Amino acid sequence: MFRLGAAELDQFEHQGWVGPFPLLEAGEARALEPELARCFGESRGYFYPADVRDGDCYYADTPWFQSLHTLSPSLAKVGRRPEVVDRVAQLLGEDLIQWGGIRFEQAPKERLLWHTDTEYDYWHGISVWLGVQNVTPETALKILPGSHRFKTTPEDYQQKHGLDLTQMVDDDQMLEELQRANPELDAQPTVMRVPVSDGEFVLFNGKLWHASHNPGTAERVAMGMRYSTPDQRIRIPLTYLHPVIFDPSLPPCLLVRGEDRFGVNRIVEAP
Ligand SMILES: O=C(O)CCC(=O)C(=O)O
Repeated sequence: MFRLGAAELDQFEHQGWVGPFPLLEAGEARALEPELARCFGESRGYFYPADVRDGDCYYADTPWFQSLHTLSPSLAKVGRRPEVVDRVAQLLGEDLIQWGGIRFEQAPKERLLWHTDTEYDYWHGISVWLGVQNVTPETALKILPGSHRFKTTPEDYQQKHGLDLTQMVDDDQMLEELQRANPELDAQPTVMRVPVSDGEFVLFNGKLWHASHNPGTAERVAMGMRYSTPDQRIRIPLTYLHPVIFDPSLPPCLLVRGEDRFGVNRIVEAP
């Protein structure tokens, strides 16, 4: 059993993340990238709201970009590893589904906006971020510790200012908006990077504010994995700008521990 200690549980509750934990040798982690890239190449991403019609099905023939773990035995195997599942079970419960397996690739100098994982506005769960290739504490995910407890989210600022998904990449801009919306915050929260290298992972609360920026000279790849209990009904958001529109089809989920006594999700056999 891989168990979180009392200090780690406290950190997860108050700071919204915990780790890093070792999972794979660095070489084993890098060996996942061709499989991640192959499965990602078969999948379809998300849309801008203007490009989707509510009620139309966009994932009938093409997998969702978050379903990569259902397309590959090696990716599914990583998601079932006890180092991950034991700790997630300790936080969520003994019956668990994995509904997300994602490739996060970032070219040198590229940035991803400050955001929270919109899915968790609709259901409860936990995200895992695993370093796969060229991940170091200098290129790893940026987070704002404790922000999962804030009253506002970066999505609120996006909506207020009509920003698109390429904006709010700048830390100072995000912190300014945060202060403006929450003047009662006495201490300015500090942005940090999770101290993860290839083969290591962190667990985080999906409502934790996070962003990424690859300051390195090589493409950086991470794998995201997402878990919930089977009573949570998992869907496919077509857009990440609010209001969110969902695809009518349900995403494939893997039962990674215990049993499903609810039948509200599309549980599939592991590949
Ligand atoms: O790794 C990245 O670039 C982004 C990760 C992310 O947004 C997530 O894990 O939810």
